[in-house]
Amino acid sequence: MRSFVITFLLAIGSVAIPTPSMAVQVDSLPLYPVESGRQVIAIDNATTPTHDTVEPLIVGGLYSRPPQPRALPPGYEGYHDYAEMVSAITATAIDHAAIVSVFSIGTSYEGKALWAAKISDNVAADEAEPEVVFAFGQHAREILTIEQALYTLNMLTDGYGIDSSITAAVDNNELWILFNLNPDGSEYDKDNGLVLWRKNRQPNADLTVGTDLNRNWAYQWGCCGGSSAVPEDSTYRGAAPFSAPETGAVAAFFASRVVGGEQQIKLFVDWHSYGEYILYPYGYTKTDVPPDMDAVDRDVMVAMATAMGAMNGYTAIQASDLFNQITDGTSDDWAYGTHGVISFTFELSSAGSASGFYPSDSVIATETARNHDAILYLLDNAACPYAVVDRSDLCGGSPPLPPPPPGPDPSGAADTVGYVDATGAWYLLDSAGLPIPAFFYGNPGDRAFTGDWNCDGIDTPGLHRASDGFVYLRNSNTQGIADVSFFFGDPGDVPLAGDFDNDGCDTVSVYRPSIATIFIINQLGANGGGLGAASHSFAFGDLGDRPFAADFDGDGFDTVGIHRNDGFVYYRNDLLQGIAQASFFFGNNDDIFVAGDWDGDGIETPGVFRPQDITFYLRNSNTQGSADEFVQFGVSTAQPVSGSFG
Ligand code: 0X9
Ligand code: CA
Ligand code: CA
Ligand code: ZN
Repeated sequence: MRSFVITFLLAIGSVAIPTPSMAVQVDSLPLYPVESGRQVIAIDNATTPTHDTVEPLIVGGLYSRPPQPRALPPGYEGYHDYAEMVSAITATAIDHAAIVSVFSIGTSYEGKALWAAKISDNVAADEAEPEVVFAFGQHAREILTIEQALYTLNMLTDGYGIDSSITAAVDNNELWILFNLNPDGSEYDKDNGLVLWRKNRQPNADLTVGTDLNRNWAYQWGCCGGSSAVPEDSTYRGAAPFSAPETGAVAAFFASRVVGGEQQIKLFVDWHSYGEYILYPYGYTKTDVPPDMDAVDRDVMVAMATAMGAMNGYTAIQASDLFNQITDGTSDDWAYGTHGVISFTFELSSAGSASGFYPSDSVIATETARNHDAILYLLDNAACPYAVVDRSDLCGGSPPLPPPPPGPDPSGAADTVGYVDATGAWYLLDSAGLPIPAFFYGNPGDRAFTGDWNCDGIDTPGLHRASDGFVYLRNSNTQGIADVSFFFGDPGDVPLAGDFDNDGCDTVSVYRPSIATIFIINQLGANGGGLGAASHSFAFGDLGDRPFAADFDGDGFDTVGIHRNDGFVYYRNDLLQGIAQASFFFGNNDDIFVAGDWDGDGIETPGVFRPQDITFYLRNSNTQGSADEFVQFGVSTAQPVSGSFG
């Protein structure tokens, strides 16, 4: 046995293991260089940036080289461009870490993070508190809305613990701020010198650019003459509902806030400019209370809009009464029509602006502070909006969240799913299926996986970084630097995390696709050095197969299976070469495979993440058949993961 081990050590070592001097270049995981505009919290200032945001460059047709980044013009220095917005959010999040957590809900067409913050007491916990969503910046030229987002963040954090009404609003609610839903449009508008750009920057089939995000939402999309089907128009609705990644990301976020079958979000405000209006649904019809609206909901929206209008001086009207114009596929219609969430659109002031969209920066402070009372009014009434029309009886007595699950399942906790988005943000579900606070780990392009590296029963992140050939492992599901890192295999090798010796700890084995061979490694690599020793190796599968490790028979030992392009799963229950012991069909070619113990019976079974509908399909046995469970969670670019995340 011993010589066997040494043989394989040499086999890997002679080919793949770098000299120690190569390995010591990186001793901790670089996270989110400030320069990239992706950093949330400075973790490790000893490391150097490893990537920059790359702007697409398309030459020919109607596309042209994008202009050089340009600063905001004189009179607008007080505004925040994208990078400045990220810095401002970052600074506030660091100053007020107890009540602010920052994360991204996805990425724009050009790949910029769609930054979001949660503000609440005990911010890391998903408490049974009413949730409120404020969204900003759907329309690029509406630059004052970004300042309104930052004002809201600063008002609630700077006033916390000082102003009793702000403290109560933060303590009693969970507020989600979506800072800028159209960062590509914002930067394009700025870089061209504030040219009234409205849409996103997604190319259309006819070589024009841009979808009007506020006509792209999947409720009565394009129904009623309130949007354009012509790509070059400023109100172009897009090729399909949620064809824009920016609106799709918000839809996925709303879906993720359905907990225990109940939408946690009680109020939604979409902030625009200009005109000093508070609009309420619907925009797609002029009917006040159509069949898809509850009459009491209508009364609540009218009463709340009117009350807030008295505070900020804006005019409260139904959206379709604005200029007597139908609008379809808008965010507020969708939030109410699809999720039943009481929704408003605020149109900020145009004071101090010739065009209406670009007020001088001298009015930012007064025009954003003008909404101080309306913001608190929304938070005060989120717990029971029906109370504003004396119908608190409709709020019911049942708690908004299901009770915590009963004690540990004797057969072991069930696995759940999670994903890593294109920015390197990790979104995991806990054993009760509730979101664990999102955190950043790694860089775009890293391959993500999970395992229990320190044998505490909790699966945590692992990364394989192709650019430096290292594996980076972390021991908790929070932001921070890697706990273990080591040089890994050959270029092209695939990490395979699992507990192959049933010692309760996962290690990272090597799958080498070029020879369809698995190298089993039962110890972690040395920090900063090379891989642990291979105990043996064997061939399994074929070129193009996707390997995974799982405990298919519940004996505590992980073994290896493959998911083949034709949708078949093949696996063996021992770590020996030989033909598959079982095979069955599950999932499609485009699905991404994840295995886990979804029902807590100790046996790991298949799952797939389907990017087209951002849904996990999970099966509870290693047999052919349809999914037993669906979890709508993720983004189309997600790298899915599975495990027991705490
Ligand atoms: O057209 C829009 O999207 C909004 N006006 S803006 O100048 N900010 O572009 C008005 C939308 C009105 N309709 C709904 N809120 N439903
Ligand atoms: Ca809270
Ligand atoms: Ca909650
Ligand atoms: Zn707008």
